[in-house]
Amino acid sequence: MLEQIHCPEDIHSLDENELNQLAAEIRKYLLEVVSVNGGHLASNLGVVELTLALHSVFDFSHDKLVLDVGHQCYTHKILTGRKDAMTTLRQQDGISGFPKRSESDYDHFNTGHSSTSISAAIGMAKARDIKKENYSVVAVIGDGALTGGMAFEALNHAGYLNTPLIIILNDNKMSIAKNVGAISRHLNKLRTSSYYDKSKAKINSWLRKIPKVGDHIANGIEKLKDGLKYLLVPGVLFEEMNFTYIGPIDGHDIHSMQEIFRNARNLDHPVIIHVLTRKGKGYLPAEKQPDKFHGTPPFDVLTGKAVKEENMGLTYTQAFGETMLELAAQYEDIVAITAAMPDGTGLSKFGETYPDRFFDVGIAEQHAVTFGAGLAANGLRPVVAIYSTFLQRAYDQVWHDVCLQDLPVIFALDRGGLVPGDGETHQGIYDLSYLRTMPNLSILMPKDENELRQMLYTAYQQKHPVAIRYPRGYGRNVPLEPFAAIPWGKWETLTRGEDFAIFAVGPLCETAMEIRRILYYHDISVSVVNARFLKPLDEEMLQAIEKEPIPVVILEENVCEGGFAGACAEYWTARGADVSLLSFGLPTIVQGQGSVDVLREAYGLAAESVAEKILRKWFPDKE
Ligand SMILES: Cc1ncc(C[n+]2csc(CCOP(=O)(O)OP(=O)(O)O)c2C)c(N)n1
Repeated sequence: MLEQIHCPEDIHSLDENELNQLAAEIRKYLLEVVSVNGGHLASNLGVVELTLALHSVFDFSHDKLVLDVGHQCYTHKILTGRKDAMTTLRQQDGISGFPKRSESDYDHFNTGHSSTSISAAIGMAKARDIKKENYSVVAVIGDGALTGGMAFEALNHAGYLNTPLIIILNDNKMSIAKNVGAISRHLNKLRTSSYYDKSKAKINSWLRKIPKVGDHIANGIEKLKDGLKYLLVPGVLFEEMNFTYIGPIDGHDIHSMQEIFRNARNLDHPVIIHVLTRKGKGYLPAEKQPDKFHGTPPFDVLTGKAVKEENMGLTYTQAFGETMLELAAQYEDIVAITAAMPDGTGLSKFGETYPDRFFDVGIAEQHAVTFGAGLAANGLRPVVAIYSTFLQRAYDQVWHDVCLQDLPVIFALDRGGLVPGDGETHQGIYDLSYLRTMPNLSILMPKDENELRQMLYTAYQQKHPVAIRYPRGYGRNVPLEPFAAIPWGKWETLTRGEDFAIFAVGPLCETAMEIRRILYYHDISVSVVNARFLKPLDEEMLQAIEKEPIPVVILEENVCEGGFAGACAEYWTARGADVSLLSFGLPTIVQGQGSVDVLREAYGLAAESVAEKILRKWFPDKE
């Protein structure tokens, strides 16, 4: 059946059985693709029926669809002309794992970061109203994404605007890990309410039957009614915000969803449809471990086991997690905060070992930072572990709540630098620029996993905010050594040479060593410097270069604007120094989603191409 599906209209004539058959075939195809390319398997397996029901009722060549985070878009892509292209999913020049307006007219809004869908959908609905157009706007948001503050800001606004808008709450009880928080608990109550299948209308009419009595009792009765309403009417939280709440309904029952969507389409005000789905549905390993299969590397479909990699030692994330455990054992004031990524940040074990000193705040990076500031203001030493790309959400909180007050919060920025697979929305290539402007904040990046460990230890000794950014993936397979503080603000000279120097940031130290090897054969000798403090700069080293003077190459996985090279150039310019500088960084958007090596190659950060440019600029006679 899947073979005959090329566009959404192809499913319009299918009956319920056929749609269910198609759902099974789509699941099989999803498994085929994701087991080879990696990707967001469990979320996608959970929304196959929901997506079929949506496309069979709405016409998204006209109606608008916003998928929150967007990682659950695979069935949508299959139905909207990208079925064959799915084999290129998450590859360098292949299709994206997220909705992309540039990819299809059916992708109405780019997503990747969480909790934006309702805001964007209200914007679309309001544009429709102002332009006197006529279409439905649908936002699909998960229960995890609903923990993000932006989602509530948007609900607040949508309830006030009161324009037609359909919000589908895709509730699978999971964020990446188990969902957390009071709202999640509220959803859970709705889900497990004994009134699950009772219609709200029935309950309301029952409430209305409570007879009117004398005035003095009436007030009491009214209060009682309100109390009962809260107890009995599912979704009263949303109703109070001016939404019609429908649900909870079975998100794997296509027919029921179709009926409800058809009705919702005709409402003249905002509606929330609470749909219950099973994350990982239809593939047992993913049903059993939906967190592990939220985002998965390539795996063996039969066993569910990741395709074996040779032993590469620890990832940076693992080294961070292990070090946190040791530091916490040593220092009782250390606490750890994650924004819905206990596993991704390597803090799961910390959470199990120190449940009272560990906080998963949900997808709420802004809150995570200010919550950390509060903890720090009252004597604790919070480590706020957030991916580089997601800390962007909390720019003002980092500035206003932590740095201006000079509070000793440690930011552990995982996935700093180029990130494979997820594309431009997930690149950790802006943090040096957005953090460099922060008062009192130091910024560090290690060359390997042991240096990360020592940086954490060193940061703890500071009484000021410190951000440590480190890359995704494996370190250099070096042993984790006993704690020893790194001399504050001092770079590390890895090799000495005479002709020029390379200042390399983080994993690009290895690239620098490779460049050194290449140029050795051209009779050029190079100093390689591990520029591990991005702020403060090692002024002694900068002044030594200025005195010699020798040319300098700077390698960083950050956008060129406002990055580390800019910081060095500003320093020398302010001193009137004349240092010849060749810098290699990234443009403001990194297109494509290949492996880090492929991206480095594509963006001129691979050793060979850097060496070539150096030869051409400074040593043409030695080319
Ligand atoms: C601002 C931001 N923080 C963190 C993430 C990482 N992230 C991606 S999906 C996800 C969980 C989403 O859960 P939910 O919305 O319930 O969707 P599900 O995968 O369960 O369908 C998280 C934390 C993100 N994309 N954006």
